[in-house]
Amino acid sequence: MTTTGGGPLDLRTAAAELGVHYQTAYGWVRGGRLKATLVGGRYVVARADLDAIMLERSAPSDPKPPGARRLARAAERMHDALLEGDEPVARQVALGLVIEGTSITDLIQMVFVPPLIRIGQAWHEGLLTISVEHRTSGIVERILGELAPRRRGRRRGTALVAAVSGDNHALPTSMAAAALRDDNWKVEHLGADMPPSELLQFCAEHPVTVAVISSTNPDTAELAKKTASEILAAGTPVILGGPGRTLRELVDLARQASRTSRT
Ligand code: B12
Repeated sequence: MTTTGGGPLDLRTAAAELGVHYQTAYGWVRGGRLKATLVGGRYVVARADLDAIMLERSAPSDPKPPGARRLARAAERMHDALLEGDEPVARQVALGLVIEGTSITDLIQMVFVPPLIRIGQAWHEGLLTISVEHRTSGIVERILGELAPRRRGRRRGTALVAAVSGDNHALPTSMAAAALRDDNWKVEHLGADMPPSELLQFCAEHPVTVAVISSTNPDTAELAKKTASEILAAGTPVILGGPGRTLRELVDLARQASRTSRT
């Protein structure tokens, strides 16, 4: 949409053309949304700037991202697709939601996690084979790798993400990495089964703002805890996560930890 040519307008006329109250237009000028220059003590708006804001206002506003009920239905479809090893459908469900505005954190937490828990439970009860469970992990891992974070401005810092030796659950580390990247962190994703000494060395040699340890295997929970204490004692803030802890919690804790970090 364009206005019909002409020179600059005073703010009152510009407000009238925009169909808003003078005070609203004044607020936009003060807030930087509408460009205006002070001429002889009065605000003047260039035609091009008026056109720009008219165009912005006529553009359709972003539709709301899918709500909790849609995500729950998507989780059902995801469960079935994962169970059948139908990778194209799983990908379509996930990427479709992202295009519609679902955040990566919500996608993982509400669409991937519930099916994984169900599949893990069914495997535990002997209702599913290891092959199905491994195939599922592979599909989820590949799709997580395709999720592009929305980079915005300056990074919050660097987060190291790993699980300790003996914990082969790489997926929760990938989930944590994806959620943190989406929250504008640089992520050093070292994955599962990392020797504690290597983690300590990495933190000593790199500017790590926060170390994130995902702990999923109950047999290595103590080692994860001990490693976290050692990393903290050596001067790097650390957060330890495990089953049932959410990615939103992780993102909040990482932000808090960055406030106490040296880097
Ligand atoms: C896939 C899987 C595997 C795969 C992993 C493949 C991979 N690439 O990751 C493989 C085959 C390797 C595997 C192996 C085993 N597994 Co397994 N596995 C699973 C399964 C199905 C999904 C794991 C997962 O991704 N969980 C992540 C999500 C779904 O759940 P979550 O735990 O709530 O995780 C959240 C937090 O961790 C958070 N998060 C991540 N990082 C951080 C950091 C912070 C700070 C915060 C706040 C949050 C946070 O992110 C996640 C999402 O929100 C689970 C089922 C389940 N309930 O999890 C079983 C499960 C974890 N496995 C289990 C078991 C027993 C094993 C084995 C011991 C089996 C065996 N006998 O060999 C081995 C152990 C191997 C080893 N040495 O580690 C059990 C654990 C039981 C228990 N807790 O007592 C489970 C629960 C299955 C079950 N129902 O019995 N497993």
